[in-house]
Amino acid sequence: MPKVVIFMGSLSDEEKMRPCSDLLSELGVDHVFTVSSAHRTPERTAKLVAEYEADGCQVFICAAGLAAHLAGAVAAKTTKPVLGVPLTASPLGGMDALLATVQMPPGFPVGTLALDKVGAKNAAWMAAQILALHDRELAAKIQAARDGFKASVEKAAASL
Ligand code: RP5
Repeated sequence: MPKVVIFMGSLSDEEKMRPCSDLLSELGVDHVFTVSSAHRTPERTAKLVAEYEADGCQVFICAAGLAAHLAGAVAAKTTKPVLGVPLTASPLGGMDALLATVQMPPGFPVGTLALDKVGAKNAAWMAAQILALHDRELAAKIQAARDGFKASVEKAAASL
């Protein structure tokens, strides 16, 4: 049963969001990586949120570009944590998606990450950290990764 569901607004978002799915796989987090649009398939989006929540999903990650309402549409349908990844898809350089994702009305928060691949990776880390509140094994994997980041900085510093 997937603990995390990643929604993208379009298949054209896949390259930017693939690192999110890859990282969750590396951490051993069961997840779904799929496409559903707030505007083009609103009924499918609402239906999938209800179905995955009933199946035990704990965190939703939503990524979209342009007027990025996907995370908000999902947040309207669940009380599980919703993480939003704004994507660059227009001449506005992602500012459109960032503002659409982050400016939610009180009571319907979307935890908004950085744009594109950095946000995609941190959405996976954040989802894992949420799940790790009740999963010691996953918490240990996250700590091990942090130890690895620390070691790589120390190795780089020592190489100069
Ligand atoms: C959004 O519009 C998608 O998330 C995507 O970032 C953007 C463009 O979608 P396509 O026209 O490439 O399908 O809904």
